[in-house]
Amino acid sequence: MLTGTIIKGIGGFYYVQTTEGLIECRARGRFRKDGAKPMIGDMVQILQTAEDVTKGSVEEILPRKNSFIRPPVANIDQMIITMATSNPEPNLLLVDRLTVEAEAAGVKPIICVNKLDLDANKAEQIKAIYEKAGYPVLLVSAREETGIAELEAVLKDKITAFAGNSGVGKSSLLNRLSEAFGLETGDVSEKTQRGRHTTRHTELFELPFGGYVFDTPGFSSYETEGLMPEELAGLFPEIRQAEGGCRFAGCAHVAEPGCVVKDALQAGKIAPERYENYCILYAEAKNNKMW
Ligand SMILES: Nc1nc2c(ncn2[C@@H]2O[C@H](COP(=O)(O)OP(=O)(O)OP(=O)(O)O)[C@@H](O)[C@H]2O)c(=O)[nH]1
Ligand SMILES: [Mg+2]
Ligand SMILES: [Zn+2]
Repeated sequence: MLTGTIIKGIGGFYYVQTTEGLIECRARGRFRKDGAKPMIGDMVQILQTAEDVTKGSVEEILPRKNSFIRPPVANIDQMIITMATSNPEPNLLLVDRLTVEAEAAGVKPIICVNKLDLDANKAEQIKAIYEKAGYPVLLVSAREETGIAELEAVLKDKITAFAGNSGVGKSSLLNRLSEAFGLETGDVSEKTQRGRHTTRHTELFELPFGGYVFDTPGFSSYETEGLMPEELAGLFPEIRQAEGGCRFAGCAHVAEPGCVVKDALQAGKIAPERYENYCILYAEAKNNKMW
């Protein structure tokens, strides 16, 4: 048996990267019955066919660290949440939905501000917001090739998902990491007209310096729909850190008096932009729970 990572799935075949190269595999029928379908990112054990060692079958899925439903991927080490300084304008609520989603799955969020060439001041402002949350922040420009070495250092030997709005430059950044990727990129105005992402399928790409990356139109809110409002504070590291000592037990840190999270906000330890989005997401989660 050979162990490898599923890097893509096409037409019922799984492509498994192993020390002996890429092997085209069918999944054994029992996976369908178990409801445990192999996912991209899965570590699997495969058997090569006797006649042709480039073909085989997936025999066993090794235990997953984490998994997502949309996109269907497993074993993500970190999520690079990407935005642009402008064109499109940064949408911090979307960014914070993604940080929450990553936190909920136990995946490390990393903030990446692209298009540094368009607005360096905006980039610094965003950096200040997310550094208060304790997240690493990368300032990059795919166009001018700034910050690419720092990005590579973060990606090395990890499985990383690039998430973020259409047009922020995820595919452009990936193309800077390896000549071989040759991913399709698209003009922001054309994207808005078509109302969809240029990138539409999920595939793990092996980095020339070790590790895997994949590009995704963004994780759907599917994963956080079931979130309980009281779980949310724990998914904002800076709020989690400030917690403990509010006047009311079970304080939601929204409108209650004697709230230590509000104190931390006043003291500048929590960025107002993040706190505001916490309140929005809290109200949403509360609403979902009622329905
Ligand atoms: N000025 C500037 N433009 C950039 C930069 N990076 C990417 N772009 C442009 O932004 C547009 C969108 O880039 P893409 O890489 O297609 O964006 P994406 O995030 O992959 O978008 P989807 O696949 O639709 O989700 C393209 O026209 C790129 O040339 C940058 O650093 N600076
Ligand atoms: Mg893309
Ligand atoms: Zn409180």
